[in-house]
Amino acid sequence: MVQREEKIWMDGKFIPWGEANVHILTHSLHYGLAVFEGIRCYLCHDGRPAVFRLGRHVERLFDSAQIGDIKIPFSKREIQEACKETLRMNQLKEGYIRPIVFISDGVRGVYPGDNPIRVGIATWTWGAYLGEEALEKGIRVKISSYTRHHVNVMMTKGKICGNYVNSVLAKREVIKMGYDEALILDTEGYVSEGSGENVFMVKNGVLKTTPLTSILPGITRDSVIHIARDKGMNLVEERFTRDELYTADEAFFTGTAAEVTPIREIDDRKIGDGKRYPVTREIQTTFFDIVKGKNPAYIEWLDYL
Ligand code: PPE
Repeated sequence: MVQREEKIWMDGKFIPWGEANVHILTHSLHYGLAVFEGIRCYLCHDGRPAVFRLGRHVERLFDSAQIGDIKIPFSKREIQEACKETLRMNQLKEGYIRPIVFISDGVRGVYPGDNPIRVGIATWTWGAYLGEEALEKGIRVKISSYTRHHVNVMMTKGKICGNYVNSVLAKREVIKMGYDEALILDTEGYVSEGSGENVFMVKNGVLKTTPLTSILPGITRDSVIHIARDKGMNLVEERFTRDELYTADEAFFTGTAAEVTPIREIDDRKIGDGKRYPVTREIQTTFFDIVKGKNPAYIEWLDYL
């Protein structure tokens, strides 16, 4: 998947893929405090590549850093430009951008002192996150036995590397059992998010998604909320339980990697008839039209290369 001839942007300059290494005593590697983003660039219908909501993603990177008390040694503008430059450098017209900010080596132990903050940006080609069929047919989801973070244990609004240990455990657990993705409940037992996605349900024409209280403020989630409201759909941000989800007419995941993925089954229960997702489909189609530059009303979400 990753091509070795690719270049990586590292601390302000391009270096070959094979040289983008870090020292074994990198603080973030030991203790998990680092922040990252996941951004997609799409090849638009007119042949021009465009990055989807780049400004918002870079803002969230800085928010995550603020939450983690990490000072990024570049401006937002510089990071935005670097993301685009990395795509150009690797001649990618469509793909995924992964900026990461981490605490380098220096003093040992939990306290990071003044260890240098380093920034890397990689790009790669990434197809459908949950498999080619997922976007069409929907996926089988299992509620994880792991609980999502308590808001005063991990900082849930930051895209912080260490937070993802919970995601990896949850995802591995359900994949081993033969499911496609994990859905994780919060410390009070309400639905929170997937291992790498936000979640929506549809019941009697009303769309419902979890409030932002204890989840990652997903940019795809925000885009879907805009799309649904612009279509005049009724949408609420409200907590819900797993049994409410079992009886939904439709459910879907949103994420940069996962895009808009229908959920066909949860805990072996078919959602709706398990086949048709009229509301999900309408939102998914509109979403793909927007990211591919086909919808002039949302053109300000696109940053052409
Ligand atoms: N919740 C979590 C926990 C999460 O990781 C993501 C993105 C989202 C919600 C959706 O956020 P947004 O991408 O802004 O709509 N997960 C990223 C990482 C996936 C990975 O495997 O790595 C992503 O989709 O890029």
